[in-house]
Amino acid sequence: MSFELMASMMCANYRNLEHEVRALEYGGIDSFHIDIMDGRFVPNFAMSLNDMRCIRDLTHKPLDVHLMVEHPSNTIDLFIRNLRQGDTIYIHPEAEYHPSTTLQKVINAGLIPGIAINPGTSVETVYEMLRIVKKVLVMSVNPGNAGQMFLPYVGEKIQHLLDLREKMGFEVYWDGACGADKIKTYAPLGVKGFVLGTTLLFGQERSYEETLRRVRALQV
Ligand code: S6P
Ligand code: MG
Repeated sequence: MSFELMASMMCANYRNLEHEVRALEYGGIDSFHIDIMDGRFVPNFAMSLNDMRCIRDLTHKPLDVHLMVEHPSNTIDLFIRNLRQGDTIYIHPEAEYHPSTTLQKVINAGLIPGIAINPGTSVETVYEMLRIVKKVLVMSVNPGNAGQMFLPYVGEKIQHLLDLREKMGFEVYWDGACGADKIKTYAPLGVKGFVLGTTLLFGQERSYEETLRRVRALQV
């Protein structure tokens, strides 16, 4: 069973970001998850454009850019022009008047289009967008902060999305409070990737290499 592991870089140690990137690459991370915030759509700032560019210049691995900003259509060009083929941009449909127009810009730029959906957003409200995105990032916490409690009611939504993914041509990804138990349960069901933050990867006693090796072997 293969699944992807993404490092939530808002949880990294910014005193030595280059070392963090190298250590995660050495451990075999699949991509770098970049949480961009505007202090309006979510009550935090976390990362911004320059942080993303800095990490981009430190690695050849894909970037997984999660835009938690109001009306991403206003600024999406800044992100598009600073990314490479193989990178992903997720927008929140909850934050946009015409999300499929914004997603079309991502598609036209040759990047991978995704939507990130809040715990309170139902599949039905984003159903038509499932036809054009390649990835659905399911938030299992309300966006804005790392280290929050898992919201168990998202489990049913994940199952619903897994039932639709083949027919509609997208993959399901997990973001928020992702622990070993979640990967053990949901990777076999078909969840394609997991964003790892403080719950499993950062601020732990194990090295990134050891954690990632154990997670891949489902031995955590
Ligand atoms: C939250 C953000 C996430 C978190 C990540 C943290 O707004 O989108 O990507 O950074 O989920 O993980 P954890 O294990 O600390 O909840
Ligand atoms: Mg995120």
